[in-house]
Amino acid sequence: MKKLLPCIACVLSLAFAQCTMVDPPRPVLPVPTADQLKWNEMERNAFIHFGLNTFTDQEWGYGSVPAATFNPTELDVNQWCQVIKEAGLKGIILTAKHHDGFCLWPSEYTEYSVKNSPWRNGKGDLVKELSDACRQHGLKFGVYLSPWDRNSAVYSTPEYITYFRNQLTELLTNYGDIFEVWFDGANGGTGYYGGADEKRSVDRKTYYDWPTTIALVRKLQPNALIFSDAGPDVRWCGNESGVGGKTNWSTLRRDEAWPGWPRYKELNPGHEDGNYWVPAEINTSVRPGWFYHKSEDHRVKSVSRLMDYFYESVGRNGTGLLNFPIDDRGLIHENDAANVIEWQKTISSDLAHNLLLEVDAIEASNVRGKARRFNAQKVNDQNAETYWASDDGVTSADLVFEFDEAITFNRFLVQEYITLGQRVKTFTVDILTQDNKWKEVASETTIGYKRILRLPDLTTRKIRFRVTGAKACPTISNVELFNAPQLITSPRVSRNKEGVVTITNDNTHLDLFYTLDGSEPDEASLRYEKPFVLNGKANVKVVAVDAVTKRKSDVVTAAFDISKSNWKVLHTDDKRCGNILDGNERTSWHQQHDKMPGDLVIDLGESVLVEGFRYLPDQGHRPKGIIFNFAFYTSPDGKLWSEQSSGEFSNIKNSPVWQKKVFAPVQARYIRLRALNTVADEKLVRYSEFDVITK
Ligand code: FUL
Repeated sequence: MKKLLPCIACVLSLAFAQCTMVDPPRPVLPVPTADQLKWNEMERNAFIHFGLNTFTDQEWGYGSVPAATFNPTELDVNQWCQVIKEAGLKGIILTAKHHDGFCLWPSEYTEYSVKNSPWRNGKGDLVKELSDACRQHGLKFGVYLSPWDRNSAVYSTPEYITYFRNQLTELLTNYGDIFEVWFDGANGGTGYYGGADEKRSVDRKTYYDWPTTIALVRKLQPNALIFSDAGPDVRWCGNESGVGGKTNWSTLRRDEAWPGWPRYKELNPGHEDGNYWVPAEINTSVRPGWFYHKSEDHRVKSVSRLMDYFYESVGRNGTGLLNFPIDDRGLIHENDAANVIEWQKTISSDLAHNLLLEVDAIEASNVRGKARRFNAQKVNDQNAETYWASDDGVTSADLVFEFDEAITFNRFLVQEYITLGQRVKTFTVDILTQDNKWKEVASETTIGYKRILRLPDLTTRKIRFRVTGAKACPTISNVELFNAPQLITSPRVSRNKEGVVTITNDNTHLDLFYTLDGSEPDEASLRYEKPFVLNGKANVKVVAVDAVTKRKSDVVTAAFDISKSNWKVLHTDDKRCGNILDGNERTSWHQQHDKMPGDLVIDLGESVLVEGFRYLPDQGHRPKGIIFNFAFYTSPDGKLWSEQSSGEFSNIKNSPVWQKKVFAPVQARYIRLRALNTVADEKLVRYSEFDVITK
């Protein structure tokens, strides 16, 4: 025994020496800066869209509306900050200037600002109010300054670039620390331009001389991250619906891109061989539009939709940026506030209890140099600075988590130690079945800062996480398992051309109740058993209820206009034209034209009092034939036509949601929607749905 003792000491000291000698893996370049790392850790931020559009019911102002139109009477930035904090968001980015050129601060370089509005008697400065409030509430503050300015007389000349930089200097000098500067890619087109009222095109790649502007931001706010399609620090995710790529590399061949880059679809997955670290920001609005529209008060994203957004942004290696359209009072509308606060509660309850904290053993197939500092337990030590790593050259390796008693889980969360770069290309999650066989339950691509998988309820004693491909040895800092409660998903309501109303829900175990008289539905209302016929104008309100827990979904309202059963799409023999009247947003129909404009002509079957129309563009993955400039006509007889409305569907390319146009009521039997052009200048127009608004 005595003889053994020195031997054990010797083994121990040898082991210790060995541990200290094992080097950490070399970084896989590029790697994030300290500010980019902090930005990833913020996970979710708020966007604010507010300005003249709020008062004119528009998405893109033309730049001609008088500054005096800006008149919020109850503006309260503390209310914004309280709601945003309660929703779990960490920073706020404000549209200091949108495309209409109107400034929410009293810029000394233009008269088109709050100083010429009745708000605070022209003495107000919203950038100051909000940046001060953010500091008080412990939120970070950022600014959106639109490069496109439809008000400026000098837009498209070199003089404008000086004006733009002067405004940027004001914003980055007078309002304390800025965490993010947001440059939009939309620019160049028609506008007021100081009264010129014309189309001005710029070369998006060269006009702005971005390198000089970026250097200015670096000088004035060295810690601020710059967002645009192309970064340089944070990139757009290529859509405005809040969907990050399942494959999402935080790396990009940045030099190929610029704000307004036509190959923007590549921004969703990023570039596996990207030579710059430019992580994806996943932006979307809590309502269909970015600006407030009263007509969207009942179209606020439901909690279940917001949960999809959470898992498709933060859960896919992105930082979320959720927009709040401030209403015309100057407040976050109560419907928006209620849903986002409930959203935060739901995230907290989904991720409340990490089951891995009760694991009985964790084994790794390979540990770097067999060293303790890189062993499997590091993924479960609540320390973001430690990680499990394998030996160099080992790019397939696994961890097995073993429990004495079976557990049930449905969320799998994993994080890479991205300080050393994003490395994992592919991975799987397997469970051990009762007959002792491994069963693959997920096979996925990238991880990055954070990946959360939503899985069905899985019961097992052993879970295996397998890295099946990586750029270099994996470095995994964290794994967590949760058993999230069932979500009470919101129902969907549709009505087809024949007037048949169908109500569906992703969770088929929920009971569905509805009303037709405008009252709030509950378990005493009509129970939905099967599709039913409902013709004419109608409001259907539906709620889903869990019979056991009594938990309820949000109430969904579907407002239907006149019946389409006698409608006929004219000048076509193609039977598929019915797809645009079938109430199904996933089906579409297109018309090829020899030359544009292209018309959609419909016989409504009878004369009605029309006061507007609604158009839903193609909802496909790669949408085609989206109308940009339009004209809308009505006719009593299909021969004599009069124009009721014309203009643009602003921002439809990035946000292809329902477009609604209203006009003075007119008696009509025939309608014609004329596509003057499409966003991609095609000779094809594709429609997903079309509807009229009647009086
Ligand atoms: C877009 C803009 O054109 C929208 O109006 C909005 O500001 C959105 C965040 O970016 O490209």
